[in-house]
Amino acid sequence: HHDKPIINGWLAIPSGYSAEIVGHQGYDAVTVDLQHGMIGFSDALTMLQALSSTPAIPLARVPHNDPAQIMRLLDAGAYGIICPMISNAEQARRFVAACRYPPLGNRSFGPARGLLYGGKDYPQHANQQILTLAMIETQEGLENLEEIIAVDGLDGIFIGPNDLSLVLTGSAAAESQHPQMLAAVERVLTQTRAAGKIAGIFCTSGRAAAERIAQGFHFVTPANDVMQLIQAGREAVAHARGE
Ligand code: 3PY
Ligand code: MG
Repeated sequence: HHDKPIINGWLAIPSGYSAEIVGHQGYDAVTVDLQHGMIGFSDALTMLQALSSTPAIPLARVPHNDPAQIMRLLDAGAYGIICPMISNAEQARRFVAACRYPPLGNRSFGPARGLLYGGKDYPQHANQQILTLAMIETQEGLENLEEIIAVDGLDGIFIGPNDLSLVLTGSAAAESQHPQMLAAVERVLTQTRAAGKIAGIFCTSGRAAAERIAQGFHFVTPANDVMQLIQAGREAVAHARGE
């Protein structure tokens, strides 16, 4: 299932309208970011509704590994969860269990928008279809990489390069060329691919995302809405001034 790379949009602005716009730009999936985005649950609900009017698969990043919040976002129609700061297998198991109905996990039953967006057969397919990506972005997570990747039902890894470079090199830089960062990213990529799971990473631009795909990543995020707004706005002003 990972031959064709997944281009994943990223939403930090709490708006159904901008979610709808982004969802129509050709992304395979779009993530509503409740960790660093300015987004609460009611915003996320509206944004997931907006995304379901577009071809993009709606995903959510939770602020932390909290089963209650994961359950609510899945009920609100997220078709996958990206969970930050996974540092060991136990945390990864807890995360995956929150995304799966019994007997595979402990997600409580009340699919709500899952039924509206996914259809009446949502309960029969949710366990297979809900994507679970654990973020590797801590020193401990890197050290426990193999046991995290091996967790049953975990679909893949999503590298948080800002946090990872912060702990490895002392400064947050998503495209860091620091040797320790290059080695860490390569190790996560190699181990994840070897396990037959999805290797994902956050990037700061479309060009950077293309390089990550060439490197072997299956799932890339070519910057978020805020970064794109800043870039496009700066460029427009500079062009208008003839710079
Ligand atoms: C990171 O780079 O640390 C992230 O979490 C990407 O959003
Ligand atoms: Mg992070």
